[in-house]
Amino acid sequence: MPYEVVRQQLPLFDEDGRAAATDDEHGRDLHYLPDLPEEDPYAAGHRTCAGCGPAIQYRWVLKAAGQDTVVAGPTGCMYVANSTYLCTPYTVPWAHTPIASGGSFTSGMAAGYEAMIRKGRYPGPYPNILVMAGDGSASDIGLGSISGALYRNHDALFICYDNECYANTGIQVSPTTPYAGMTTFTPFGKAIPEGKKLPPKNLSRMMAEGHPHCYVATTTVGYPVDLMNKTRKGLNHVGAAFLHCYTPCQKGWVYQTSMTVELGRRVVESGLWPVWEYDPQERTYHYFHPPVQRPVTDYLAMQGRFGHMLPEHVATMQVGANRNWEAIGMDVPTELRDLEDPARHQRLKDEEYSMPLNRGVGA
Ligand SMILES: Cc1ncc(C[n+]2csc(CCOP(=O)(O)OP(=O)(O)O)c2C)c(N)n1
Ligand code: SF4
Ligand SMILES: [Mg+2]
Repeated sequence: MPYEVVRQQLPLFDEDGRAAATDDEHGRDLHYLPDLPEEDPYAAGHRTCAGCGPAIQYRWVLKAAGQDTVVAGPTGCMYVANSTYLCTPYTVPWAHTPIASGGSFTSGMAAGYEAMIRKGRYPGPYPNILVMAGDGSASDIGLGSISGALYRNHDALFICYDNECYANTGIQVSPTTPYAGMTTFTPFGKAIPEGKKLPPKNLSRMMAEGHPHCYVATTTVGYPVDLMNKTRKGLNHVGAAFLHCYTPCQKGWVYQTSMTVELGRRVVESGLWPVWEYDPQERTYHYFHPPVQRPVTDYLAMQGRFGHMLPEHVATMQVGANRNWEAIGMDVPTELRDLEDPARHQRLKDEEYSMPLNRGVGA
């Protein structure tokens, strides 16, 4: 007689919370935090860089998941910087996996817990099982293993923390590095003045379109409540779920340390990172429409990795952002449409700002 597998249901956080007291003129309430759990399964004392976006994501995700959680982490900054000399900041069970095996390892954990509970060898309930893989792992080296796990529908949450580069090995280009993003493998120069020529791989859309039975969502560290609630929804979903989170890399992107969360908002407000949820029951996408729409320069000018961009490169970026606005059902204001013209940036450059000289706010 098999034992029943009892699953946890985590309540969602109230998105009003403290926001009620901190309204701002742009209506950016979503950024403020409600009262959160005291527990921190990702405790202080790790060795990531100051302002590290992935570390912020790890902390929010594990706060949302709580103590009854097991975590896997494929090779990357969040393995190396978090587990030096046999020390880790985790107060929950954690395992490192090879960079290509985050998906297969996590499937094994999920299948193992199910089997042990059914046989009465683990008292349960079924724990929150999650893996947090970098973009190099999730969108490139380990993509096949994560896609396989999603397709087989193992009951686990697969997260890509996206710092848009292979950070740990020296800020090399990855498939999710944005167009014109400078990395050590995409330096700008006379032959290739934009640095990276290709647009980023659309990993989250691939995951939603390719695995239509899975809960899939995008988020950023600029929206902590959204990130934590999507973590809980992904864990509550019975079956496989995938979360794609934008996480700035202070070292690789060259920006002022305190700007990590602000970047997480501006990337959305400039149309470069659509925030959405895919509902596998309805087979529909639900889009977040930010209350502010900015030109991409408001985002690019904060980061040294874009400091070499010429007017035509900025215009190309604005074209991509405008298509994103259309894709999520928002109007493109005339001001942003005009910025698809490189000449417009040339004039702006001469009169108002200079991208080539701007090495990022405070960087
Ligand atoms: C098969 C394999 N190839 C290459 C490496 C070297 N390597 C270790 S960490 C890393 C970077 C991983 O990048 P990402 O997954 O984006 O995580 P990040 O370092 O950015 O946090 C690489 C390439 C490896 N460990 N295994
Ligand atoms: S290099 Fe980037 S991702 Fe790695 S620890 Fe530093 S800020 Fe974080
Ligand atoms: Mg990375």
